Amino acid sequence: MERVIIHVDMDYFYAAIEEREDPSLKGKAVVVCMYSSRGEQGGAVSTSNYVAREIGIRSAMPCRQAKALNPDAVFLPVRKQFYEEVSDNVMEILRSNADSEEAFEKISIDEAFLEVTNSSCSDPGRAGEIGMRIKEEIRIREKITCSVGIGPNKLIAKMASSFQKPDGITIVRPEEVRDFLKPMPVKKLWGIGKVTEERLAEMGVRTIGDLEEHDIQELISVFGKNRGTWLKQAAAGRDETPVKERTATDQIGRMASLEHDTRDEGMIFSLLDELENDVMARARSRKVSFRSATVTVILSNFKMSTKSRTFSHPVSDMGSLHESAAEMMQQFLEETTLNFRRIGVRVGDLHEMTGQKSLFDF
Ligand code: DCP
Ligand code: MG
Ligand code: MG
Repeated sequence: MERVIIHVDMDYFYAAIEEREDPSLKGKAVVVCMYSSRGEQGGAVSTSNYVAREIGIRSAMPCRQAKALNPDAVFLPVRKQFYEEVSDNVMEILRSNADSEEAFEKISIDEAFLEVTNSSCSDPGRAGEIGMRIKEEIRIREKITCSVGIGPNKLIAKMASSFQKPDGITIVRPEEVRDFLKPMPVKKLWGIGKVTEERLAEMGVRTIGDLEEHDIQELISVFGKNRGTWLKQAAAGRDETPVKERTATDQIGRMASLEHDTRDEGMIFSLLDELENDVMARARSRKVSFRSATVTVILSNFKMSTKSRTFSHPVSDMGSLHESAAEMMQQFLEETTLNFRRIGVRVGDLHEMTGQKSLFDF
């Protein structure tokens, strides 16, 4: 079965969150700055919204230069921890749309791959519907936009998501891969930086199409066996690398919708049990213990809240998870009178279990 991979990248992520938090920023140039120890004089632009980009303000530019370009732009300091929280919520949405918990790979604070080969029945068009649903879910719950790329592998999906930005969706079917890549300058190929771009230019290679037609032996003689072979493969749009969670230090989580919006404790706690069982089964198969547990609740007004508990040491038993999750859920019920729409459980701060006797054995 041909793989179908989705890549999602949030639009002007840090600045979009700041816009969401302060609606008076809408329409203004917004620049989020990472200030150095020298205060506002030093520092570089983390990101800027699209209004600011129109006047040439870019990531990594010195903030002073950005200020010179537009003294009226709104300059805000980075609030990394806050963005991480929004990122966690977004990642939870993405993860819950992947074929399985393992078919998900976060690659930065604002982007991830998810494999949907099974749920789309290997049909890129159906993956497009999943992509639209994801955009809608993120827009409603987090009030920010993202761009989605769909392709037969990670390379193509990643390049497709940046094809139409912001708020775009681009589907590249297997038979369209060549035409999609061919006219692009080589620097657009994911994995090619400035140095490679310059060396290729010296060889007369400007577009990905040029690269695809270039003699592989020459590429190998210039770039070495691995890199040369990779360049040739990538230019043809071939990429076999799997979508895979990178580290065991990440998280294992499950989310699901209640049958209908409700505050019925029987319904809520039985779904919670089901999710806990699922999370535990996954932790077991990955042979990991965990030090934190998190419960997420989405209310009927789409507002999402989370609560977390940290254990004094890594645990791996159902009892610990169940007890803490149930307690957090009880608190949620006490805090609001709204109905619950969707709930989730996850464990984090994972630790590999190295063969010693664990609580699973009891
Ligand atoms: N970032 C940063 N410094 C950089 C690049 C990025 O601090 N040099 C941060 C700020 C971005 C976030 O990472 O908001 C995500 O990076 P992206 O490259 O995805 O850029 P944006 O999401 O801001 O914009 P785009 O709409 O182009 O994806
Ligand atoms: Mg982005
Ligand atoms: Mg990104």
